[in-house]
Amino acid sequence: MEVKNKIILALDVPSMGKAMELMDNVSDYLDTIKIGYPLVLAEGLESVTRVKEEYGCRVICDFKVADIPATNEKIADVTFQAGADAIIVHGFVGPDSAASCLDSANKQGKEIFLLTEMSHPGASQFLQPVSMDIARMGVEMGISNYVGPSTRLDRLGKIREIIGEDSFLISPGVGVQGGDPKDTLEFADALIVGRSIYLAHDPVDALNSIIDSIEL
Ligand code: NUP
Repeated sequence: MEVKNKIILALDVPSMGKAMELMDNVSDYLDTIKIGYPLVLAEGLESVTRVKEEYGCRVICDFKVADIPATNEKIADVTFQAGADAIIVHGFVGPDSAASCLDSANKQGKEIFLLTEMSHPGASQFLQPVSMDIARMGVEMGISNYVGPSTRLDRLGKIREIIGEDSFLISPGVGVQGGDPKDTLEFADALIVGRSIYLAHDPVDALNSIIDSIEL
């Protein structure tokens, strides 16, 4: 997978109108967009279909799928049918739950991203003790895409060691959560960035300054 400018926009805006306004400004610089609950709960899964149709970009649905296998499969199926190219799946629920999403993806020619350790402070309490095991589980299952934190680069580096150079690793937590874009890309293939772009007075300026900082 190649991500343009190594930046995935987290489109966590509350309406389709705001999503389109932002995308009109930044879509030339991006080819991969992450859509999660904020937009989909406000506007429906159709928001995924519309963003794909209007901008021709790759869409990763950040649904952090974490249910029993039978329910996970239904969630993945309906997400892919709406046009999503990939879905983010929690690993802590175990291999059977993740496998049902992987099967759904494989059947439809789509992809899953396995979420290992999360980027926020609270992840250190329950998730951190098992996050490397989650990465190892992903490797055993043959999963090739992962999500890991830009806020703890030592941990991100360990995740990279476990999943290997050929796996694809995307990393949220840059900017508002404290992570540094360039340092994160020592381990990650692409950054997930939300608020630093969509809350900026000038989102194109904000995006360009991140792109510049990566290239320095
Ligand atoms: O561990 C994670 N941390 C995280 O921030 C896993 C995620 N999927 N995210 C998402 O990345 C989060 O829900 C948001 O959509 C985006 C980061 O946004 P921001 O902190 O750049 O605004």
